[in-house]
Amino acid sequence: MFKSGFIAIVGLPNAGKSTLLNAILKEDLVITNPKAQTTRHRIKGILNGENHQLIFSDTPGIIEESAYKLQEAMMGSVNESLEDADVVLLVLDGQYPKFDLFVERMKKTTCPLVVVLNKADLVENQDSIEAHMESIKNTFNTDHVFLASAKEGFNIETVVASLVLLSPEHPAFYDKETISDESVRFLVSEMIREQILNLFKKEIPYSVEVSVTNYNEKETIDEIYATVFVERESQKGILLGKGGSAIKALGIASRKRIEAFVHKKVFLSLTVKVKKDWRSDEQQLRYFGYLKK
Ligand SMILES: Nc1nc2c(ncn2[C@@H]2O[C@H](COP(=O)(O)OP(=O)(O)OP(=O)(O)O)[C@@H](O)[C@H]2O)c(=O)[nH]1
Ligand SMILES: [Mg+2]
Repeated sequence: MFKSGFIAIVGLPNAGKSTLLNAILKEDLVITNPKAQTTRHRIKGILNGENHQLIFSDTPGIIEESAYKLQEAMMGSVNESLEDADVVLLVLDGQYPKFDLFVERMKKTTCPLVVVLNKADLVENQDSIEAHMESIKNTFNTDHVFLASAKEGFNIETVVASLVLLSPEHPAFYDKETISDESVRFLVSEMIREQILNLFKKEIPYSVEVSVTNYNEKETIDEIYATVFVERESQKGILLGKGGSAIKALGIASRKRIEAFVHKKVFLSLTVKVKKDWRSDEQQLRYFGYLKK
């Protein structure tokens, strides 16, 4: 019997949804960061087993009030993933396992629910976590509640086994070699954004969008040209840094990250451009793929 299911990974920002997806896939496919709202798109990652194929959608962390059109679009992608799902994988931070926000939301879906209390390695009070798990089981009427650590790889296989169990019987939807249906260009642009999250402070990571404009795959090297868009002239100055020092550091860190992913030498050229207030501009959001055409 072959099982194949669409799994929507949802939860609050910073719960560890993307880290959990990477742990499940055993590959650094999606970007992760201590800053909230790292994930902006619905991103598919595919786990292939002998008798199953699970198609995960990593989603942006749920926020109650959107300050920008970008955030509205991000929440749209969460809803879309929930609509398509066979199983919902709700990820909570085990240190603060609040779930009130999800009670109403989950009532709208009829599909089975698996809940992960992540960051088990940081949870100190075992008694209180067990009480929380009991109350989650009762509230959502599910037996599938697990304590896990995406970072340390603890209990990941148990979570996967539950997801397989709850998935429908169906042949594979994708080629069994496939790990994602995202383009390499998109994944590379995310890796550059990840380095921006690592290297820059305050509003900079939230104000940037990265777009790969050219990707030339050569025999021994991949040549990549990418543009980093910012909202204002002042942000461009920060990204470039004194004498171009900041963009140089960003280029080096990004190149290393991409090389580790494509297992090849990479030449990377970065350009910075201003696209005024792009986060509030519907046309720009469409252009960057946040809204459907
Ligand atoms: N200690 C510990 N840290 C974790 C664990 N899982 C994730 N983290 C950390 O938590 C932070 C947030 O992880 P992400 O995977 O980016 O969280 P997310 O839920 O995808 O966040 P958004 O995309 O912003 O919604 C990162 O710094 C991770 O390294 C875990 O099991 N233990
Ligand atoms: Mg994420």
